[in-house]
Amino acid sequence: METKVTRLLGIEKPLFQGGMAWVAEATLASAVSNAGGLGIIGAGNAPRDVVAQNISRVRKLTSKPFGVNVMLLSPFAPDIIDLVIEEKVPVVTTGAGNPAPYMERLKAAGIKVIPVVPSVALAKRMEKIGADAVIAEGMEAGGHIGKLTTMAMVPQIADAVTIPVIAAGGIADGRGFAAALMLGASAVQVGTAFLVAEECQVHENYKAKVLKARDIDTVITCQFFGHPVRGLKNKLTTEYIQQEKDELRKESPDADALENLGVGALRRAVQDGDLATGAFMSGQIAGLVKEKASCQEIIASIVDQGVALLQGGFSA
Ligand code: TUI
Repeated sequence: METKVTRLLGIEKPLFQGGMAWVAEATLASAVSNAGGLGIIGAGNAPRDVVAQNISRVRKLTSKPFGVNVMLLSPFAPDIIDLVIEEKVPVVTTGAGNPAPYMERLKAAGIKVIPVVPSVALAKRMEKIGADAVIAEGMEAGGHIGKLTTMAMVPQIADAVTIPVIAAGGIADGRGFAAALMLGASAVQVGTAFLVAEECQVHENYKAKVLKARDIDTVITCQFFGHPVRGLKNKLTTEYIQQEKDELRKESPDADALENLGVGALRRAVQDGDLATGAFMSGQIAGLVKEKASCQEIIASIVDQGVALLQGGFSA
C-alpha cells in the first residue's frame, strides 16, 4: 500500500514500530523492517556503544530501511545524535523533547527526521525547521505522553502542516489503522501490539501482563510532577500514585521528593519481569491485544484489514 510516507522512506507498508526504550532492540526492529514496515531501535537511556551494537546488528539482519528513536531526555542524547549521523541511519525519530538543536546536522547528513509532537504548535515549528514528517502521538499511548488524544490531535495537526503525519497512540488493528488514515494520517506507529510479538525480547511476564490487560488497566504516573508515563497498573504504580496524592495535599508540594518513575523500573519490567517493582509501560489499547503473533502477522493483519475497511468494507 502506497502513501506519502511509504514513498518518503522507501518502505512497503505505512506502519512504524514505536521506538520503545529497552524493548525495541535489533531483533524486533529488523523483523518489522523485513516485514515491510519501519523497524525502529529505541535508544532510550542507553549509552552510545549499546545503540551502536544494535545498529550494526540490524544492518546484518535486514537490508531494508530502519530508524533510531532518540529519547531527548536521556543524558546520552547528544552522543546518540553523533552516532546516528556518523552511521548515516536512514530515519531518526525523536521523543520526549524538542529536537531543534540537532535538526541542521541531522538533515545535512541526509537523514529523514521525524519528531514525535504533542501539539499543533510543535508540529508547525518542526515543519518550519525542516522535519520530513511528524508523529502525532496521543495520550492513549504507553510510556511518556502528552495531554491530547489521538482522535483530537491528528486532524488538527494534519490541517496545520503540509508534511506527512504519522498517527500513534491507541492503534493495534485495522480499524485503528483505517481511522487514522481517515483523520488525515499517512501512516501509523504501533507500540503496544509489538510487545507480544514473537520477535520481541521482553520478559514473558511482560507479555502475559499485556495479554491479560483489560481496557481500564493502564494508569498515568508522574501526572503532576515530572514526566507523565502510562503503564499497566501494579504495586509500583499504586504506591507511586498514593505518594503523589500525599505530596499534592501538602501546603508546598515538593516535586523533587518524587523521583521520576524512571527507566530503572522499565528495565526491571523488560529484563527481570519484576511484577511488583517493574514499570510495565503500555498503551490503553493493550485490552485489544489478545494473542502472540509474528511481526509479519501483526503488520499484515493491521494493514490488510485497514485497507479493506478503507475500500468500503465497513459495517456500521
Ligand atoms: O517519548 C515517548 N515515550 C516514552 S520516552 C520513555 S523513557 C522515559 N521514562 C521515564 C520518564 C520519561 C521518559 C518512555 N516512553 N513518546 C514520544 C513523546 N514525545 N511523547 C510526548 C513527547 C513530547 C513531549 C514534549 C515531545 C515533545 C515535547 O516537547 C516539549 C518541548 O520541549 O517543546
